[in-house]
Amino acid sequence: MHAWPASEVPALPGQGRDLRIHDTATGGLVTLDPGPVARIYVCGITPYDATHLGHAATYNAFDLVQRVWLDTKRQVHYVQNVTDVDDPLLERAERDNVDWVALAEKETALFREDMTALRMLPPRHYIGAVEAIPGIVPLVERLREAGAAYELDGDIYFSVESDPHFGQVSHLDAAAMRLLSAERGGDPDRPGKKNPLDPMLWMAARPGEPSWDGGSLGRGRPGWHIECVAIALDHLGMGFDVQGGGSDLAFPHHEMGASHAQVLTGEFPMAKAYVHAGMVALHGEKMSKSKGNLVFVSQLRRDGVDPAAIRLALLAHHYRTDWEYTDDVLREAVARLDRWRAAVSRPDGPPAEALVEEIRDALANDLDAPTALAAVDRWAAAQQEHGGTDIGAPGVVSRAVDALLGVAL
Ligand code: 5CA
Ligand code: ZN
Repeated sequence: MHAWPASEVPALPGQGRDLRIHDTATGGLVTLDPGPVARIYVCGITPYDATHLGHAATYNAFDLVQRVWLDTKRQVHYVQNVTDVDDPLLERAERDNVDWVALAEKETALFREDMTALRMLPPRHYIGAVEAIPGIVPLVERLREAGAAYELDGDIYFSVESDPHFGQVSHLDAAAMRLLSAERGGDPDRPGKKNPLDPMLWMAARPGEPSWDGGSLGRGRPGWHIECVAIALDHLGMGFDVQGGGSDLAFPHHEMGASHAQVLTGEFPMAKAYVHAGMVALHGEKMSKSKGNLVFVSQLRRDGVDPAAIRLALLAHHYRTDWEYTDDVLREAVARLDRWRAAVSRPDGPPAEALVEEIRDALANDLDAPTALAAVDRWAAAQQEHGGTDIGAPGVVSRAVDALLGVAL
């Protein structure tokens, strides 16, 4: 699949910082030390009801990760998937009486437009589940040959007990895992499974549903976790730097994916950090497709909201906190954008070097965007109050805000 166009990332004077970030697996902050090419996999959308502000907030967090790395003069190898075949997508297509392929294409196109407008850097590889099927089949075959997978009425399941490290991403107990598995695409109550938590690797063809040739697996379609693992291993290999997504993906998705990859390769861990963004809520509940309490990026854009203001609304919250979207959040972001734009439209201002360092320090410290915004606020307020004598400082600020925060002033 093609991704979306990249916006320019201006180079900044001075030295970038190594990123310290919260890792769900170890439960603490880790300082990442990627090679000259940092490797990141971020779980992409299931293409319906895209792009809501919860999606946008999660992709904003991982966009910041890349911007911190780019500032250290590293290259970034970023991979993202599109879950363009899965139960929820098929169910939505059936509910709305539309073709599931057309629905996926339309929503993916809208997502690309929204990501472009928000200045999110595109992945180098943007891969759909359907196009990944030829790579998924041999992985499932290998898992079966290794005794890590078994068949149940034609479906093939992964045996979580085959991975000695299973549980080391989320650290949940069995009861909590069982509950979340039932909520998030698993089938813990299906009779005949070796362990209720075992996730499906390959689902045998069902009447009226799309299916593909699975070689020795028979016709069917891939499970959710193996999809991301196949794409990540193909394009990044083991031991990549960051596996990213919203906190609702820690279990089962990232737990199961790590186990698949670890059993397949015999290496541990799959990723050096498992990074999870908090959930955005609306009207007191997590914004979710199933509840329908969604605010769409495209609707805000249609209402005339500047995408830079949408981005500032996201940046005003630390990526790891759960937060609630309200009209006030947007109003404050619009006002902040106005203040910043007024400040950088002047030819001179207070010195900007210290501000650039403050933004760098804040982001390198577990992506503390709110602290970075507060630093820019102070610079803009000082400029408004006292003017400033540094010719060119507004240009430096404008480039730093663009390069590090993805906001075009
Ligand atoms: N296709 C899978 C990942 S392989 C999937 O979870 N798709 S999704 O469309 O449901 O979500 C896409 C991303 O947005 C995921 O990282 C998910 O954790 C995140 N996300 C979904 N809802 C919210 C929310 N309310 N707040 C923050 N992030 C969210
Ligand atoms: Zn995924």
